[in-house]
Amino acid sequence: MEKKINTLCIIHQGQKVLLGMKKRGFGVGRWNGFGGKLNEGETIEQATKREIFEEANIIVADLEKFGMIDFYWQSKPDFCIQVNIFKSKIFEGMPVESEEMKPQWFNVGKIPYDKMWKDDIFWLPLFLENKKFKGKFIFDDADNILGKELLEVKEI
Ligand code: 8OG
Repeated sequence: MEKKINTLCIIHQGQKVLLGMKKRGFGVGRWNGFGGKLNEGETIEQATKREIFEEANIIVADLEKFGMIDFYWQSKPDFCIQVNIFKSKIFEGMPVESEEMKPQWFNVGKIPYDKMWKDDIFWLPLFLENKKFKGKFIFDDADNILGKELLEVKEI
């Protein structure tokens, strides 16, 4: 099994979340948090901080892990992306558009789920209620959900 470790960070301040429109690569055209792959020698937290700085030009001060989800595709049964999902409430700087992401604030009642990964509507409401979770999603090649497991947990 080839497992790729990936990171995702969503800034959540009261009734607002900061998302970014992915402008290129994997997940292009979807609103998402900020994140990506680990560089060699980096911890998951270090990679998360680096990615959000590269993608939105902000420095996060606090990172709390809220979720861990394994994503599988039916046509690639030996491949998995593990996404480690973090919340940050405090950051330095002003979000700025980068080559990869266009940041925008959303009210928690107006999350653009129809322009996001199809799994997000299942776990993001838990995240917004400060609940932690673990899960697994299986997609077809058009990124439709074929199977899912999602569990609320006390600690990740
Ligand atoms: O650097 P790269 O383009 O690989 O980053 C992909 C980003 O997308 C990374 O932050 C992890 C995130 N991501 C997935 N799958 C999913 C998903 O199903 N939902 C959400 N919200 N993010 C995902 O790789």
